[in-house]
Amino acid sequence: MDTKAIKRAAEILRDSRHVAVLTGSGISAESGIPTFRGKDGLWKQFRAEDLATPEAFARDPKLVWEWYDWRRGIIAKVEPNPGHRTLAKWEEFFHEFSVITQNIDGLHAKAGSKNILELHGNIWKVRCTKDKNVTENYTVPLTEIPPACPVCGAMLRPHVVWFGESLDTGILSRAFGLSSSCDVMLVIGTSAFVQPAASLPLRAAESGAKIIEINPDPTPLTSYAEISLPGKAGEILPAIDGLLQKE
Ligand code: BV8
Repeated sequence: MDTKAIKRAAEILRDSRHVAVLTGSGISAESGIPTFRGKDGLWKQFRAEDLATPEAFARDPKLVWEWYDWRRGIIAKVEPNPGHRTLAKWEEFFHEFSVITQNIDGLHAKAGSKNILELHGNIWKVRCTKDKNVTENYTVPLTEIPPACPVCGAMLRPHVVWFGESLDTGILSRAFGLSSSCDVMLVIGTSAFVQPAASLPLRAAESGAKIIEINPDPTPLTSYAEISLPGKAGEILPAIDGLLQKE
């Protein structure tokens, strides 16, 4: 770990009042959830367009639900890691602290974070395809695939945002609002490939915020970062916290 850069990151954070964080699947990797494009990336096994699009669901809802049931099975067995837990702790440490996540795994909330914007939905929520009613469902494995709406019997779908679908406008405008007003944006565990999420750090940078990136690999955002910390979130975040708590 680059201790000098970590020290610098702690200094920048200590002088900040409003911190916003953008996370991707990389922050959940150390919990045992495969990332999308990592070596065990989800997409290598399944083509995104085959499973995470409204067209795929219309074509073969059973196949899409079998994939989400498989992912729910993995997520149900894992726990948040020190990366998630440090961010939850910092909600009390900073004047204003918000987590904006692309992850649908619910691990930030499980770690105790309260101030979360789930850009792409949540795998533990289902939505009725007829009356659009959203409910929580933690049944693993699902007893019926595809599952039916307990109210009207119509088919349920995962309450997630698929490719080609727009994000919730309220959530998206709040995310851009936080990006425009934060002093620092931590960008953790994302390949910064999927839009509009990948534009949030650009909005933050153009609004004068300092970008601190945590990722073992460089990304399209690395050149915008004040500090780029090449490493694992579950190791680097506690190290920064150690310095912050010291003073
Ligand atoms: C939309 C939910 C209006 C479902 C997901 C502009 C240009 C080009 C294309 C577009 C564009 N605007 C819109 C598009 C189309 C599309 C898009 O961006 N396509 C991409 C492929 C180019 N966007 C959309 O369709 C969005 N909707 O824009 O609506 C519209 C519609 C059509 C056309 C125009 C406008 C909806 C996007 C949301 C899709 N749903 N998920 C599900 O999960 O099943 S996206 C899904 O993939 C995730 O949520 C996440 O967003 C993304 C995966 O990215 P990451 O999380 O970053 O994961 P990845 O594996 O890629 O990277 C992991 C990183 O972690 C790596 O860098 C690795 O090095 C690092 N890492 C690994 N271990 C660690 C680590 N880091 C730290 N610590 C570690 N230990």
